[in-house]
Amino acid sequence: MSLRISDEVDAALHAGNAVVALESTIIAHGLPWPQNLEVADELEQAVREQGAVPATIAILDGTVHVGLSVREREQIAARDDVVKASLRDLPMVVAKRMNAATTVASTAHFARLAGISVFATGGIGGVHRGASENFDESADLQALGSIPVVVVCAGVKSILDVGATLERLETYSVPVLVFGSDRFPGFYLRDSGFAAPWRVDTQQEVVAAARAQARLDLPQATLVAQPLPANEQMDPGVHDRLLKESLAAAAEQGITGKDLTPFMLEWFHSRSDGASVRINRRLAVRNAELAARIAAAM
Ligand code: PSU
Ligand code: MN
Repeated sequence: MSLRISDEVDAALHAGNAVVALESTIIAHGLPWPQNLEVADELEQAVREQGAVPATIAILDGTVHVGLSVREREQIAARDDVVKASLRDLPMVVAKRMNAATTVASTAHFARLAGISVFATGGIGGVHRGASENFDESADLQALGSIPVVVVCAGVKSILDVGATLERLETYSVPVLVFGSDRFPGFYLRDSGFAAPWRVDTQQEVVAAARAQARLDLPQATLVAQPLPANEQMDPGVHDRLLKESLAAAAEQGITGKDLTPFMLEWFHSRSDGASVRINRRLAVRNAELAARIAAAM
């Protein structure tokens, strides 16, 4: 497989310096233009400030790029022909020389191929509501069950079935470590309503768990979920109203499959008076910082 690894990322990997992979679906499909480009830049900056090298991953003209230039980040943020590529989309995207943003599943795959062991995102995909009938479960889950990288996230959004997602993570034997809390975070909200499977309070604990996992010859990712501080989360009342409205609208408009997450995100972004974009941005930056500290501790 030919990956185009940027000179900076390649040099850092060869020198054994800390590198953090960043996904691109959050940029192309998770946030509105032009804030998405600002966030893409901010995430890289956050990684650098902690002494690590950022490697944003995306596909341009069918070539997988690990580490994007400023111009390449801009393409992913601004163009309207950037498709969302999870693992099963990769063969066609590459064969047809398309532009694509990578999900958690495909970013983890390429991070692994490039030799990057830590990766930061906003929220992972999970089990959708109604999955017992519509079978809609993100490929992120199975990918986490089979790709050994440390993934730092803010939990999963309440637009998903959080309980079922945690059950699936258990089925796939993915260690779920919550950073600094006994409660599993719900992205916009500090507490998803579910207990943390495991709690850690330092990056050293994360590194020790990831090392033990490798020594035990277990192939899964290590999922680190970091909640927002209480004073930075979304107002729970606003959150619950938007959630109800967006679920009803998606059902009414027949939005399903890979379009559902972007639809729900857009609903929150355009109706929360800026709060959802601000909070999404903040948690993604915090995750990039924590990922960089974990990479440095490794
Ligand atoms: N959750 C978010 N924001 C996102 C995503 C998930 O809060 O942008 C993106 C991630 O890239 C994730 C993908 O990997 O959506 C999952 O999509 P699907 O459910 O179609 O697998
Ligand atoms: Mn899906």
